This record gives sequence, structure tokens and C-alpha cells, in this order.
Amino acid sequence: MTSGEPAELGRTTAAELRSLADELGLDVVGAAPVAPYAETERHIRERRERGLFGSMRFTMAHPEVSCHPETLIDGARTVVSAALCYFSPGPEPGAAEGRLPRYAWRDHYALLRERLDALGRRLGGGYRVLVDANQHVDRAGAERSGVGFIGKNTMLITRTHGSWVVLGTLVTEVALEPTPALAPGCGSCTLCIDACPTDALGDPGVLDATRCLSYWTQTQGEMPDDVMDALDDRVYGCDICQDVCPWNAGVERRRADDELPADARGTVSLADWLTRNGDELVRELDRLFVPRNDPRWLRRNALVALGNLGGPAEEPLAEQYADDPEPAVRAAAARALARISERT
Ligand code: B12
Ligand code: SF4
Ligand code: SF4
Repeated sequence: MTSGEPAELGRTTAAELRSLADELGLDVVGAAPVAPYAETERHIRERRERGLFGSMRFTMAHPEVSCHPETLIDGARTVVSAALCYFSPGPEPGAAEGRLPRYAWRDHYALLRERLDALGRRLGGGYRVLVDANQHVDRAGAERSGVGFIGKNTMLITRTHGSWVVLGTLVTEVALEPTPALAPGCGSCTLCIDACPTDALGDPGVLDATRCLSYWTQTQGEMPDDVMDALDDRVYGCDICQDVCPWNAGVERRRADDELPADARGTVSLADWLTRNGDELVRELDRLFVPRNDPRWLRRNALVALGNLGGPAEEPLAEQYADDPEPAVRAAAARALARISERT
């Protein structure tokens, strides 16, 4: 917990919060009194029972913490949720290149963390910032304070920047005027459910992670065959259920900076991922969650993409891993070699 200037425990109004957020570069902001997310906790326990989380731990390992913001600091009074838009137009992958999901083109979590920290200091009093942390379910907080509504693809969708936002949370001892939750906005649309190539969104609003491409790119071990096929040129994450969402159309027109920032990378060279020193690769990509920070899982992902799109020129890249001691890497290399030879 961080302490700013002596706590001003007077009530900050929603308009004052909005103006601070504008000043600090936060796209959407909301506040709600601290209280447990009872429904989310129930969802987590139920979905864990049904095996829908696969091997993930994150917020699901300890819902008695992640769904209880009241435990995060002594004297917690308000949860401030903020959304930072990450959409920028970018290049399509070229030959022998892999695709990254938009949120990972640069370290948006770090940017949001810094801005929320500045907000905490400006509000005064004790506070704690959590961005993509295991101790807080970010979407539940953002839904409660009207930052957005939850779509059938399980994404938090803002009215101004769609779901192209990362979310962060500030738990503070300062009292703020609450901002109301929004009405759901999907109506009869089912575009995301229909577009998901592996049917991971069977029940609206409920993700079966064991069918989700994004999950598999962040999980160790061998991937199911249909997942490897559906990954296409993706080497990490998946944006399909957001690409098709009508709430995401035209977001570029509402962005403050509409150019690709100099440090953003939307595509990666598969050869680079398969030949570079592993520790260096993981260090450079420390904005991505990689199981145990082990570069083998990034290499496996690159081999899967190579199998989906590589030609004879890429064969030697896969051959290097044909006898890899890790079975999942070896299997992805064998698949890549078989697929390349089928195509030629
Ligand atoms: C674990 C995790 C994953 C897992 C599982 C995702 C999931 N849907 O549970 C995997 C690895 C698959 C994943 C993928 C992605 N993730 Co993720 N992930 C997380 C993490 C760490 C925890 C999420 C969590 O608690 N899930 C548990 C369940 C209960 O939550 P939920 O599905 O979100 O449930 C909400 C709704 O579905 C609804 N709900 C639940 N059950 C039911 C049942 C019914 C009937 C209904 C109607 C609703 C409903 O209530 C919940 C909100 O209160 C958060 C960060 C954090 N600390 O919160 C980021 C987070 C959710 N991820 C994020 C992102 C960007 C992604 C990806 C887009 C990345 C990518 N491009 O590949 C994909 C999107 C896939 C998808 N459609 O969800 C952002 C989402 C931002 C946003 N606008 O929503 C977050 C918030 C990170 C952040 N701080 O910005 N992620
Ligand atoms: S991220 Fe991709 S695989 Fe996962 S639910 Fe969305 S469309 Fe399906
Ligand atoms: S694609 Fe349609 S159903 Fe899916 S989240 Fe967007 S509006 Fe909702």
C-alpha cells in the first residue's frame, strides 16, 4: 500500500474524478464503494468445478481474495476502475511472420499502472494499484462502476472505446461519488459466438478456456490439433471475438493518438523467435505472460504458426527442434515439417 499526502477524506465527485482522469490520460473511469463481488465469486467456484479454467490459477486460485476488494488495504472505501484504450492501426504480418494480439503490441499494463498510481497520489490517502494482478478481478470492478458492460464474449465493453481497453484498479481509503453500472449492450447479436473458431463461447458470457486459442498460447504442454490449425499466424493471444464486435467498429476515430507508437510491435519474425537466445527473448517480451518464463513455450507457438504458414525456406527452422527434449516442442516441430511438405 502506498500513502500520498495526508488523506483528504471528503467526497470526490464523479466530475472531479473524470477531470483528473482526463488530465492523466485515462480513457474511461468509474468508482464504486468497496464490497465483495459475490456473483463473480460464485461464477468462479462454479466454473472451476466444471473444469472451464483448464490449468489456470490467476484470479481463480483464491477467489476469497480476488473477489474481495475490501481485504486489499486497511480502511478500503472505494474501488476506482479505469480503462486505457490500446487500439492503433498496424501492419498485417508478412511472409514468415507471426501475429500478436493488439493489447500486447506494447506494455499497456505498465502505462496504466503508472497513470493509476498518479491518480492515487492526486486523490490522497492510502491506496493500492492492481493491474492484471491475481488479487483482483478487474472486469467485475469495471462493470460495477459503469466503465463498461460485459459482452457475450466475456469482454468488458466501454461505450466509447469498445473492448479495445486494458483495465486497472485503484483501491483507496478516499470516498468518491459512485458512478452507476451500465445496461447490457449486446442485444440479440451473437457475432462473437459465431466467429470463435473453436466454440469457446458456448454459453453467452461464459468462456471455456480449454477451447480458447488465447489460453493455449499461454499454457504449457501440447495443444489440441484443432487449436493449432485455428491459430493460423497467431503466436500469442487471439482477437477474433473482438475484431467482429460492432462496439469495436470506428474506435480509431475516437483515439487520442492514431499512429502506431514507435515502441509498438504487432508482428514478429518467426525466425527470430526460433533462433534467438531464449533468455533474451523472454526478457524482451516480459509484457507477455509466459509459463515459468520459459522460452520453450514461445518457440512452440512459433512452430505452430510455422506449420500453418511456412514454406520450404522455413524448413531448417523447424528441423532444429525435431529432437527437442520437450515433447510439446518436438510435436509442434514434427507437425510443422509435415505441413510444409504437404504444401510443397
Ligand atoms: C485469466 C485471464 C484470462 C484467461 C481467461 C479469460 C476469462 N474470460 O476468464 C485467458 C488466458 C483465456 C484470457 C484471455 C484474454 N484476456 Co485475459 N485475463 C485474465 C485475468 C488474469 C483474470 C480473468 C478472470 O478473473 N476470469 C474469471 C471469470 C469469472 O471472469 P470473466 O470470464 O472475466 O467473467 C466475467 C463475465 O464473463 C461475467 N460472467 C461470468 N460468468 C458469467 C455467467 C453468465 C451467465 C454471464 C451472463 C456472465 C458471466 O462476469 C465476470 C465479470 O464479473 C484478467 C486480469 C484480472 N486480474 O482480472 C485478464 C483480462 C480479463 N484479460 C484481458 C484481455 C485483454 C484478454 C484477451 C483479449 C487477450 C488476447 N487478445 O488474447 C483474451 C480475451 C479472451 C476472452 N474472450 O475472454 C483483459 C480484458 C479487458 C476487457 N476489456 O475486458 C483483462 C481484464 C486484463 C486487464 N487487466 O486488462 N484472459
Ligand atoms: S479469444 Fe479467440 S478463441 Fe478465445 S473466445 Fe475469443 S475468439 Fe474464441
Ligand atoms: S460481438 Fe455482439 S454479442 Fe459479442 S460482445 Fe459484441 S455486441 Fe456482444
